Amino acid sequence: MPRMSDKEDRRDDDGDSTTLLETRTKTQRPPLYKVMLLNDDYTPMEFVVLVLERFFGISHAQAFELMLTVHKKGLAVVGVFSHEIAETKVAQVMDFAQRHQHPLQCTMEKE
Ligand code: TYC
Repeated sequence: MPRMSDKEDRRDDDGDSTTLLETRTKTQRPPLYKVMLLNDDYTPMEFVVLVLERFFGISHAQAFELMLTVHKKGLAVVGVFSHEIAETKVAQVMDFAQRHQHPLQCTMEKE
């Protein structure tokens, strides 16, 4: 989007050229983070489906499809969140997998 530069040449009341200093307001979006699931040979497919339903609010059918994508491609993005939410999702998945003694890995990466 075009925006005003810091300095703009304007005519003042007397008509002479003056340089006005302006404060520019640039809206910053917070960075977003992709949360990814990694494939492995041991975590049961049903467990991955449950993780996607429970922690990512994905329907059973969509979760099954996404699990198969991870299984076939090695990894997939399962959600995009703010840093704090992404960190929480990763921690929840890793903790849940560990408590069930599955080697499932979940990571995050800046978009
Ligand atoms: N590859 C696993 C199996 O065949 C299933 C699986 C899918 C594991 C996705 C992890 O993120 C994963 N049991």
